[in-house]
Amino acid sequence: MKRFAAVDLGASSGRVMRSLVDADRFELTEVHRFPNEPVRVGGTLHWDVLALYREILTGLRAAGEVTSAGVDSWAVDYGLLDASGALLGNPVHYRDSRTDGVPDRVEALVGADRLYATTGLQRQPFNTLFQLASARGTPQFALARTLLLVPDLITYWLTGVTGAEVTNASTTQLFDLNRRAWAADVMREVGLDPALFPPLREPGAVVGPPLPEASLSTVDAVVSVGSHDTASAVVGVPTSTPNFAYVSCGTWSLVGVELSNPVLTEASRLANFTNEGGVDGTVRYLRNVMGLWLLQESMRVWDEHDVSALVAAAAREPALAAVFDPDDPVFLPPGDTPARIAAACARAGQPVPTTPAAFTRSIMDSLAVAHRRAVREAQELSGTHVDVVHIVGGGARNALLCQLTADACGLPVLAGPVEATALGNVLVQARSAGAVGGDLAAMRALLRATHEVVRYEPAGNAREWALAEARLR
Ligand code: LFR
Repeated sequence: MKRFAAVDLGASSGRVMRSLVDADRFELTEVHRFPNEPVRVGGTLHWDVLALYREILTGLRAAGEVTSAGVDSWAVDYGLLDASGALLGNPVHYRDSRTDGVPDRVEALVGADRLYATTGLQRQPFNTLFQLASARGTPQFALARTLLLVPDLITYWLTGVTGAEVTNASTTQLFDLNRRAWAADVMREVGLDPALFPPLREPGAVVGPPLPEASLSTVDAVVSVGSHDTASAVVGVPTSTPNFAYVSCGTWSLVGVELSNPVLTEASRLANFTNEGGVDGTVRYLRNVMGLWLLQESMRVWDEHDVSALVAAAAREPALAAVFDPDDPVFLPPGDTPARIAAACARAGQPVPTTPAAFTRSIMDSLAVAHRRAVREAQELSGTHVDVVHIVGGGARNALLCQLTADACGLPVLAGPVEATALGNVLVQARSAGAVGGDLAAMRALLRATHEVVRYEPAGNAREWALAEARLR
């Protein structure tokens, strides 16, 4: 029986989990949870990364003796180090507006089709490439010698070792997925020095022991995991068949399939599907659906805190009264989301929700429609076939959304585990330490044997959902 610690940073909270693993046992306990509150200063939205680091240290101390610890977080965001290794300013939040208009400028230079052919990445204003294009020319950037993505920055502070874990590197739009190497030619074309980007490392690689200054005598080593949270979440999908789609459902809904090769067609680019690197050389072929962010932001505006009561009230509202396209970029920045939803419904000639319950219903219905559309397109664009949809992450707790997704997709939904990301993080560490063996299928078999899922059968009204999907266009 070996013990591991998983550090999992989410957009609104972080947690440190302790796990016990052997060939037929796999337990996970939360030992520390802390808020992640972005800070707006000087007109820019930042991550408070030192506060996060302090909480991580507290959590790792609370985890006790572990063979290793691994860190994952959201993607794309980074810190810059100067020549002495000091952090140059707080990392900027991917929802900051500094990249407004930047994708057009960069694509005029490099060509959207060429970018997609090399990197396979979706077009999102927050891609690291676009963030860097906007940062270039600032005094801070002039001093930068090393770029570290957020989990790599935490790992660097813990160990003193710099590196770039590949699953997260694949979200930068500066990574060549076919060669699983940095795309140095793209970097040069946009005026970025390839020397800024540290050597790549695969999930499972031992990074090193914690530095004395971290005072973590109970942690033997820090191990590289699928440091993009979505990559760890996909490892944590307890599928028994290769014919599955996943929805990693939290702040975002990441909806897609697992492939062995990227899909780089023009149709795929225009559909804005992304090819991100997965653990063991897999490709996460998926779409970013706006996710429960819509509800989180609405609740913030309403000053409402009881999500269960709100979703229960939404379940009593009429179905499919007002659907809107959740993937409209208007919903990306923080702000008055209910007002934006009302405007979207009005524009589409649909009834405008008036109560929090009706808005919540509209969000759930619209997310289910977007899940349906993404599952359908993922299959069409990749030439795969899906028999079941797995929902993992916090959204697996939302019975209404799980049922609506089953109905909308016309497929059974298997919901859980809620902590798929931390479980996927631990599985990669456990394999590296020899506590579990085998490939992704073997790791998922252990997950199935030790974690419950809830099954939702489709209601058989797929036609109504097809019509609802047509209303998004
Ligand atoms: C989910 C996630 C998504 C990524 C978004 C921004 O937490 O990592 O996969 O597109 O956050 O980093």
